[in-house]
Amino acid sequence: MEAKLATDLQEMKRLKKELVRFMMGYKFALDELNTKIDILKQEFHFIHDYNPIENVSSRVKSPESILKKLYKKGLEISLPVIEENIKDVAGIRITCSFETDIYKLAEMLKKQDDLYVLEVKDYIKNPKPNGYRSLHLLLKVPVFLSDRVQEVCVEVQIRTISMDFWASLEHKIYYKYHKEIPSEILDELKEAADSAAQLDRKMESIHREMNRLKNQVGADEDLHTLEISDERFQLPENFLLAGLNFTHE
Ligand code: 0O2
Repeated sequence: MEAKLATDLQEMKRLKKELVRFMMGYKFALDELNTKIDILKQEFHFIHDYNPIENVSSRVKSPESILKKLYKKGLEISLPVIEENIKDVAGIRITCSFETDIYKLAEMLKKQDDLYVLEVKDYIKNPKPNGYRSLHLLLKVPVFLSDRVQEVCVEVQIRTISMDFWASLEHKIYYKYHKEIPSEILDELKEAADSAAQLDRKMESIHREMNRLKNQVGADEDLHTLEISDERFQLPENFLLAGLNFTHE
């Protein structure tokens, strides 16, 4: 009896270690993708002079949520089954300022040589019947380990602030309200989603108009300061003058 208990304990320890290793792959994929997104964000800011990304958050799904999803889908509990069927074990959520930024960012990610796009779900062009809007990309990310390269699936959800506001609230309502949601609440949620979409369009058109005005006036730029990420450097006059000579040669 004691021997059996000891073997069971050993086996459970082994399984736990295996699970940690499995989850680490997802965590590393998120680390890689977060770095890529941060680089794209900084470069975009430099080129277009505004920040397209308002917020980035990422998470590895908890074992409890993974288990719930397995039960919901009627699947057995094993690591290969999870890998094959639960595509959002690793998830990144990016909130952008404007709808067009969502597509620009998605294109930038799609163009990265080492990322492979498995699936795109465009709930912005085709919102869900309840009003849910977001762009979902399912990406395969290579994780470079000491002895091998592991291909890991990551779900990227890209949305505007108003899409995110709506989705968070709707998620909370479903989470808190265990019974069926009354139809008038569902109608109001759909109405709110339509208003959010309208607000997105309005804010984007204001932004475009502001850009047009800014370009007409021309920005007063301090030529003697360089900014790279959050670091500021002084740019000596001679550097600029040398540059002028160089370009005129
Ligand atoms: P959580 O807690 O956010 O992780 P799947 O269920 O993933 O196997 P599905 O439904 O085809 O398959 O995937 P889809 O449509 O890409 O949606 C996956 C995720 O998008 C959800 O994950 C939500 O995060 C979000 N989502 C999709 N539809 C809705 C919606 O109507 N309302 C809200 N608030 N979020 C939505 P999870 O695992 O369901 O939830």
